[in-house]
Formats: sequence, structure tokens, C-alpha cells
Amino acid sequence: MGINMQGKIIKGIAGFYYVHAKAGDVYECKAKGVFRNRKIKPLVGDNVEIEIINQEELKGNIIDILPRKNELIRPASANIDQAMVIFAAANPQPNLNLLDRFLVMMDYQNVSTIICFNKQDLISHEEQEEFKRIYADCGCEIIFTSTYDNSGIEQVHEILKGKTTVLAGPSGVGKSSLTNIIMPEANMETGVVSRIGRGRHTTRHSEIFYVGDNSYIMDTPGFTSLMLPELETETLRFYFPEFEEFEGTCRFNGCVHINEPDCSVKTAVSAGKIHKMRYQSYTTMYQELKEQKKY
Ligand SMILES: Nc1nc2c(ncn2[C@@H]2O[C@H](COP(=O)(O)OP(=O)(O)OP(=O)(O)O)[C@@H](O)[C@H]2O)c(=O)[nH]1
Ligand SMILES: [Mg+2]
Ligand SMILES: [Zn+2]
Repeated sequence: MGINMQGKIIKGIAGFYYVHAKAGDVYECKAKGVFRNRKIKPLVGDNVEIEIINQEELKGNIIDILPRKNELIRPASANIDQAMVIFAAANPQPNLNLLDRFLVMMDYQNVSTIICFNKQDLISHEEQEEFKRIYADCGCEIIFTSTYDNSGIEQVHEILKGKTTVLAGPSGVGKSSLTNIIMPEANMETGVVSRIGRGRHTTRHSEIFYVGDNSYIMDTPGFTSLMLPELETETLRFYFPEFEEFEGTCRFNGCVHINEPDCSVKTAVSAGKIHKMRYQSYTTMYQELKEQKKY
């Protein structure tokens, strides 16, 4: 029998799992059949026990998965402390509805999220202030970065400290560029934004990097769309912290703030107390959930 070791799965490609062992080596591992029988699939981020088959070639078998702190469906991962969702402030123009979906998705999975608008160098002060206004009461911290002039990078380091953070966002927004700055050794391929706004050296699998100080980041492939979690239409509103202070003050009990008369949320939107972009995202998602329910 070989030697056993503990480590963390940093990526999984084509049936192989790459396990970063405590001593620093990365072992190429297969998962033993036991997992398949027990219907458990190892996830990126899992802390595992491996049995070393070949120390020279750094090959091993995963023989146990240690208890998970949590498990995310999207992006598939385990033991995640927080997410940083990255959108470009411009080029490509941010799809805020997609961003809002991500916030719902993460909140649903009980993971707190930091919103990062990268490519700050491309926008004016006024445009930046508008993003701040939109997300002022969404319950997430919001930061602005540029990998071109390094603005906001100190703040990113601060946020990552001691945590495992998923970096997620659409393609071409600078996730890999940020990963490179935070951790130059990662040497991720970054892409030129093509006509359709997709990075050429697009990231194809999730990978975790140790960035020192007990901190890990997970670079993930860009997404272009996001399914909403299976929510009841009546509960969607609780994923918008902006609505909270008005909850219970509408004319109707259980008002979902869509078509009801004397709705204090709608009044707050008209008065500019709730940003209309956020409310618009809400109504779009609400309609979508309603459509889904019909089938
Ligand atoms: N202007 C500007 N461009 C940036 C910035 N950060 C990254 N870029 C450029 O944006 C393009 C895409 O960057 P990537 O880091 O590959 O983006 P990504 O999010 O990893 O993309 P995927 O891997 O496809 O998901 C590259 O051409 C970068 O040079 C920034 O702060 N400002
Ligand atoms: Mg990338
Ligand atoms: Zn209402």
C-alpha cells in the first residue's frame, strides 16, 4: 500500500482530478469506483485524501472526500467562502440582468457575493457613480478595478484574504487578467476581445489557485446565460434586499410588487428609492419563473 496524503482538488479535466497536496506537489488522480457507486462526484475545491501510486510521476487515487462546508451547483465546486462576480464596466457592455441573476443564484446557495466592475479605465467618473447607485442597496459590496492601471487591486487582495473565492462572470471581462495580477505564477492565458466580445484565450475549466495567506481563488469559464434556481414566483422578491424595508407595507398581504395596486415597492421605484434597473431585473425574472411554472 502506498502513502496517503491530504490535499485539495484544484481542477478536474476528462476524468482526472488534480490534487494540490499540503507539501506543494500536484498529483494527477483518478477517483476510485467507490464514489461512483455512492453517487458522489468529486468537485473542484474538495479536500480529499489520496493514496499515492507513483511519487515520481505524481500519480495517485482519490480514496476519500472530506466533509464539505458547502457545495455549489453553479459553478460546480465545494468549500467556497464567497464569490466575486466580475463584469466589465465597458467592452463588453455589462448585461446587468445577467449580473442580477448571478446575485440571486449565489444568494440562493447562501454564498455572499462581491460585485467587481473591471476595466474601470474605460469609463467616466459619472458612469462609475451610476453603477454605484444601481447596486447601492443590493446587499453586496461593489468595487471597481483595472488590470491596466492596477486600480482597486489592493482592495481585491483585502477581500480575498483567508478565503476561497470563486471568480465568475461573462467571457472577456478580465477574470484571467485579474487572476494573473493576483497571482502572477498562475500565468493564465488571457484573450483579446473579438468582435463578438469573447476572449480568444477563453478559459475552459475551473481551476483553483493558492494565492498565499491561506487564500484561494477559483478562475472559471465565462458564462453567457444563467438559469434561475427553482424558486417560487412568490419568493423571488426576498432575493432583492432593496425591497425589504417596504415589505408588509403594500395594500395587499403577500404583494409580489408586480400588478397589485397601492404597492409601496412600485411607489419606491417611482420615487427613485429603489433603482429602476434592479426592479426591471426583478420583473423580468418574475415573468420567467412564471413561464417556467406553466410546464
Ligand atoms: N481596458 C481594459 N481591458 C482589460 C482589463 N482587464 C482585461 N482586459 C482585456 O480584456 C480582454 C479579456 O481578458 P481575459 O482576462 O482573457 O477575460 P476572461 O474574463 O478571463 O475571459 P474568459 O476566459 O473568456 O471567460 C483581454 O484583451 C484583456 O487584455 C482592464 O482592466 N481594462
Ligand atoms: Mg479567462
Ligand atoms: Zn408590493
